Amino acid sequence: MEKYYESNETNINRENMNDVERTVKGVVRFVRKTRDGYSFTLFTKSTPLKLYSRFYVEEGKAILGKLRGEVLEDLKEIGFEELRNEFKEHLESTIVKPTSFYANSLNSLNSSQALSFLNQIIEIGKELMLFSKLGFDIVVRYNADADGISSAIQLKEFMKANFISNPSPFYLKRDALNDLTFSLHKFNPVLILLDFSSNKESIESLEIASSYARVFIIDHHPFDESFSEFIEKKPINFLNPHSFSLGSEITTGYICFEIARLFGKEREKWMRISLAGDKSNLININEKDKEDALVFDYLAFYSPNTPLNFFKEVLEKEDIKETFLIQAKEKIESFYSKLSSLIPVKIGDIELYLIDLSSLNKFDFPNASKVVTLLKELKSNSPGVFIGYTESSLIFRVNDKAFEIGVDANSLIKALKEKFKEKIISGGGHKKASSLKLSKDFSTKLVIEEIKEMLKEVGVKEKQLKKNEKN
Ligand SMILES: [Mn+2]
Repeated sequence: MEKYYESNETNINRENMNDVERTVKGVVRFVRKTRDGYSFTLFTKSTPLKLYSRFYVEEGKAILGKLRGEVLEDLKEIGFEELRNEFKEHLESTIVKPTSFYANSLNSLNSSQALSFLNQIIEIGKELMLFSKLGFDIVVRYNADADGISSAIQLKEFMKANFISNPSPFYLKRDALNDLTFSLHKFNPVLILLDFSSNKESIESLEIASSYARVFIIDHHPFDESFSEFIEKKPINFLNPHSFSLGSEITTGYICFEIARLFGKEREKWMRISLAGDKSNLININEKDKEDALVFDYLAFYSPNTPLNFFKEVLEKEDIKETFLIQAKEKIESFYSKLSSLIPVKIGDIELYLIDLSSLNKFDFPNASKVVTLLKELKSNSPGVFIGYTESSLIFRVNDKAFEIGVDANSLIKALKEKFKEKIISGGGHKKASSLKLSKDFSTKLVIEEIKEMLKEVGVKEKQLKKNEKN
């Protein structure tokens, strides 16, 4: 009885001793002068600690010291590289590297390309986690739609960063300059761009960013040759399924899910919303996922700068969510009768639907691209191409049946760019969804006539193929 008591006592003492004399290592951040010393955050390999020191500690330095309560004593500077390697080793030892994708449809591809993509996701995921643990200054810009938002939410689960919404598909010069002024004097700036910026229009801004920060692009939009040439020359970490001949159905939110999975932080919910938002069938999604994605899109449309936490909260507050959902659905349904009554132009086996969107109120939900997606969903019994246009822009949607017989929205855009050159200001997108902006002195009517010609050729090729099959 007595012995038991004694040994127990000793144990308590030893624990206390460990507490007062623990040696800690880490990176010093957020140093502030206090009355009798300094307060700061020490980024250690496990978790950041809020500490105090009687002596000056320098921002960004790697140090070692003895911890007494919340006070760090006997400070010594250590090599940053040495510490970084130690953090890296620790990280390696704590993660379980997946050997296959979470989505089975990707594993059944059974290609070395898919596996290389998974390995790149793992490498980039580890690097981001390392930077976060070392206290680097991270800015995350995410596209303001269901995919971009759910991507950002997933990174926020394991990463300290400044999250900014980016309503444009391009990394605009204005935003690049803002990021530069914000980050220039920060500690090891890192910039992560989610679900946008894989395009020519973003090149100059990416040049600016890569001159002062470590830049990561996590995206799934197809890009052209001039963009991949640019990326190869720049020290930009580029994570995009199209680099591996994989498709846009691997959404940015899915990639972020695979990254979060490395650290045991995965939540299927966010990945599902990303798939629902971008109409991807990578895994089976349900009605609730679609509703959640619609609520995100609706909120982001009216208020792109809504904080990420609020997006998360709205889904838990049934009454608020229901209100947004009913409004979004009503607004969408108000287009049903107009869209249903549209008569297509028949081009061979293809039905071409044209809708004039110049009178659409651009301050109201849904936006032009959602209207054209809706049209596609309503009219998908035969191979269909759907075009919404204004005086200076066109939005394309291609349904699965038309895609199967060789209509590719992205190739269409490429061909149009080649034909009309400087008359086209910008354009691009996915194989089944893309858009085009024209210069003011040009007309969408001419572009539509050209598209009809191109679709005729698809029809001819298709007939040729069928004939060959029969023979
Ligand atoms: Mn997306």
